[in-house]
Amino acid sequence: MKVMGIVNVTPDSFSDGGLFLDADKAIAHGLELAAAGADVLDIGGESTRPGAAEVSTEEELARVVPVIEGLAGSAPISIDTTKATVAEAAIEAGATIVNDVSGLRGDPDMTALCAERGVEVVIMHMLGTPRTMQNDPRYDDVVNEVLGFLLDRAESATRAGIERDRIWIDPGIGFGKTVEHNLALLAATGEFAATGLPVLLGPSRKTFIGKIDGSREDQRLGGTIAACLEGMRRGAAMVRVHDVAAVAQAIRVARAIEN
Ligand code: PMM
Repeated sequence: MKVMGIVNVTPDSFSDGGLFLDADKAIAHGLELAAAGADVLDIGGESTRPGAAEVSTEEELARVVPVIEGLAGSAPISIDTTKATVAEAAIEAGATIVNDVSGLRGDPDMTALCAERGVEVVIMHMLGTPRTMQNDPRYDDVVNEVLGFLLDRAESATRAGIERDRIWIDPGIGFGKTVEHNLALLAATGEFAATGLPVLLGPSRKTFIGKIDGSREDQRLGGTIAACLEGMRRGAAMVRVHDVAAVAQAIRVARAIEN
């Protein structure tokens, strides 16, 4: 299982100074994650936290492009965006994966761009938008509905020219889900993996961990590792995490035991 290291270039993640200083800090952080064993660095300039406001294209570009330029070559780069303009600039700067939390629904130009550039694409499930997604999310059957959505989006992506072996699927832990929904989806990782599409999981430091034991966001490393290893056991191909060194070590040890 691979590890995707998170490099958030948002004011709430790197808060002091201007954008240039933020870029330098984000690059330094990305280099640290690469050295700690990240197989991919995921660069994001738009906060997708519950309730987060949208960011303008100009602002998002100003945040992510210098960071991608600074990190290209140290690890494969993924751009976490829902905007085709941002994805295109990120690809020009060296990104080879587009991580789209809207599941290619946010921007009508996104699918064609990804097809044309031959990049890998992460299709994630989200109920609603970041602003509204945690307002009483409901499903009749969360696993089947999320799986059906992802297969549908993957099918429409391949019809639009994105090769199937370039598509990742992600159930979108925390994106319009209660703690029970998140746990059911993690437990069903094997069903997602059985599609033959590689599965990405993003449990890192998320609220469902705090709902289980009352931990604050900076106290959720143990829960993050547990979710990653349970995902790995069920066939996840990659996990998106903040704490790359600790998760990479956990994976090495779990693998050594398995072997
Ligand atoms: N989670 C966040 C942002 N981007 N992308 C994918 N593919 N999967 C996720 O679960 C995901 C994501 C939000 O987490 P953060 O604010 O801690 O980065």
